[in-house]
Amino acid sequence: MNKLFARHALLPDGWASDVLIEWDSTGAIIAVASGTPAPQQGSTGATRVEYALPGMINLHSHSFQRALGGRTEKAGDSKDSFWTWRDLMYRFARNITPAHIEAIAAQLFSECLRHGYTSLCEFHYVQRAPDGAMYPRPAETAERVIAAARLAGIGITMLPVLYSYSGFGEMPLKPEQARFKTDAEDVLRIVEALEEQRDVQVEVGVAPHSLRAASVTQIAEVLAALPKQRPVHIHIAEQQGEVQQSLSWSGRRPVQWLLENVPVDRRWCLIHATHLAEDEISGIAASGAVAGLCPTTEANLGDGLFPLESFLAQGGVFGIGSDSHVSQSAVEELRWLEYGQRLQHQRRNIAVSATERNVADFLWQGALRGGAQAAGRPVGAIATGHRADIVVLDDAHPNMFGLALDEVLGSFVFSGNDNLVRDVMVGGQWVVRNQQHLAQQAIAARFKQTLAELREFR
Ligand code: NGQ
Ligand code: ZN
Repeated sequence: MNKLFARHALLPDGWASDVLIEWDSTGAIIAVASGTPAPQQGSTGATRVEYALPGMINLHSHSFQRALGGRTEKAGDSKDSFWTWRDLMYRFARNITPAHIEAIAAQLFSECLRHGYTSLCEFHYVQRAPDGAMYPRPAETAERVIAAARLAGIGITMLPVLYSYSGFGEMPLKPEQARFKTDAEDVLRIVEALEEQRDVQVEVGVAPHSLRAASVTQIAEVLAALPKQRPVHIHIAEQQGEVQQSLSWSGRRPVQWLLENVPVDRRWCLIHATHLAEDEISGIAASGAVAGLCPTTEANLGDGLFPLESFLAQGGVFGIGSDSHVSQSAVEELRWLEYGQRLQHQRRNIAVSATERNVADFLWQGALRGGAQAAGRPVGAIATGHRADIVVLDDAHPNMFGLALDEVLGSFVFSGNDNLVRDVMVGGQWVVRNQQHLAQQAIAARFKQTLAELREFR
């Protein structure tokens, strides 16, 4: 029975009522009709729900960092910063095994699903063994993360990372970065090894880590060999320190330099892009690239605030990611995105457009669009040809009582802290029912075992 009947469904043009959604055996939507008569409950017809939304795309993840959450929140001797956090993260990455990587990712993915994400882009850079050697299978750790995604049931875009240098101007890697080391050839070898993994649930792109860690020559080499539709992600301008390093190296700011030296277009996703001059804001918007915003991690690491209002005014495309996974909630990312702007501008209701005045609707629809583009998969819409990736809200919750349709997402995104995601379907298969992930117990047990093992290394 590949059918769902929603009393109200969020379609690309907005809310529609009495919507019958059908999908095929591969999990692709084949029909969406609104204004259809409700099927009899319990008959051969469709499952009936009240509110259905397209599942969200988490466009930026380093899944192993999920195991570090909450453990870097004590002040050290020095002035704590992004860079001191990074040292702790490197230390944590030193001993993690492929089995740990898989167990942590499975836990994270089950949590992401329970909070409304149905797709995720993994920016994957722990690719070598602790001693710096390539694993016998070059895509060993990437395959583990994909296995976790398949087990949990989340769609994934795997982005093997290009990571050759420790700073602008091709500075040699530090010993603590030995597990991350890849050159263009390594990355292409990993991409090739992952070819057999590609299917309706799995896509493969690439990610030059940053302009600190990858050269333009290398980026060009990878792009030349990669099929044209595959997504390309890069970290950029997250910290003022990076902007300063870039200026002293080339006289150009990171985004300025990227736009001048690399053919940035719709296939690109610029992660963070926090610190931008006016011409960089318009340059990204004009390129069609997605700004990959990760508000909870950016807050946690003390990055700064993305110039959202100006970027949106110029037609910029954005999506959200949870990056270090201090949060696994799409609602929390979107709430922080809007609240950061309100605090900065001392005004309300910033993330809107001329035609969409409803903040939560604008945020959810906008992040779907940018997230789908960054994932390079047909997701992010309840529409024919897209994946049947659907989130059902808990209509029995008090926050959902007596709402007009244009208040539903406002209540979901901005009111309270209960998780209003009740059921989640990915590719037409239920993976979360009544707020429980189907494999939650087994996945959590393995995660706890992993934490116990990792604690012994400290
Ligand atoms: C990362 N994370 O690769 O995990 C980075 C830190 C770096 C964020 N930028 C390392 N949030 O940028 O060098
Ligand atoms: Zn990142």
